[in-house]
Amino acid sequence: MATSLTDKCILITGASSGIGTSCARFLAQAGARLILAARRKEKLQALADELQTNYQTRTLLLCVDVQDRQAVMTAIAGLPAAWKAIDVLINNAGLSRGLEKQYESSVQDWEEMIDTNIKGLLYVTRAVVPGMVAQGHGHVVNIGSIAARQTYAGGSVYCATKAAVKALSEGLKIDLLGTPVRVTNIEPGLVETEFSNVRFRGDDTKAKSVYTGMTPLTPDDIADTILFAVTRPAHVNISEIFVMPTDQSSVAHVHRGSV
Ligand code: NDP
Ligand code: 8X3
Repeated sequence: MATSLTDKCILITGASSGIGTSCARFLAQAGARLILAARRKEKLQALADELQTNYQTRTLLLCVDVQDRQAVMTAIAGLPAAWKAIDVLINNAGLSRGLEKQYESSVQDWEEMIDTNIKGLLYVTRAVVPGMVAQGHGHVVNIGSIAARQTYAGGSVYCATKAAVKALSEGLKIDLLGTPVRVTNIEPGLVETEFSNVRFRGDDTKAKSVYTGMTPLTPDDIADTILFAVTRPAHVNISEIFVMPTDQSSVAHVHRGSV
């Protein structure tokens, strides 16, 4: 039987934009209660208001930087009783910075990517998964990337962080074997979000050029995929989903000319 999301408690990190925001909309429509986490509180509040209006969704906002281990642990430990039993965790918060050569790029950029995409994901997982094991159910969805499978010029540190997400997803599933807790790694190709604006630090022209002449995935495409993974019957673990735009066949092969 498909897993119902009605009244399920779902924590989404990086809910203030892109894939995280779309996930919130899809999962709210499916009847879930949502813990929305990110640093930009006003974005989370606007999303919570929208979900309340459209779906009467109950939400709880966590304004937290996942790089800050103490803040993550305190925020999760301090959840009100009604929100402590988390059914699904979507580890989505993440970013890339720059496209410079590995031997020339900024050490600070490396640290931000590693601290967010690897350590931040680990902190949230460490804070949430023991509760899932104790309660006898749960599902962790990590947002990896095509970048875990294929390294591209200037992307080596970002790619390394997503390769780490792949290893952490596989390792978590191994460590959870014998429990009913499920683990899924979603690996998208190009999705048009704020991702490239963040990579190029607000340079909209450069960010737009990433998607010029092609049809990228939308954040809704990924949310739809995640909705599929988390609604499978309890005995089905979707381990990984690699989802690409039709206009992309590898990190280096993008068909431009369709639009
Ligand atoms: P966006 O930039 O649109 O969203 C990123 C989200 O992550 C924001 O909500 C941001 O919130 C949050 N975030 C970033 N840093 C932190 C932090 N330190 N603490 C808490 N939250 C943080 O990009 P996407 O939606 O595209 O990215 C979502 C995930 O998808 C990322 O892990 C990305 O690597 C992955 N991905 C993206 C692809 C793409 O082509 N777009 C393809 C494959 C994977 P705030 O700034 O408010 O804190
Ligand atoms: C984001 C997609 O190809 O820019 O993970 O790395 S890509």
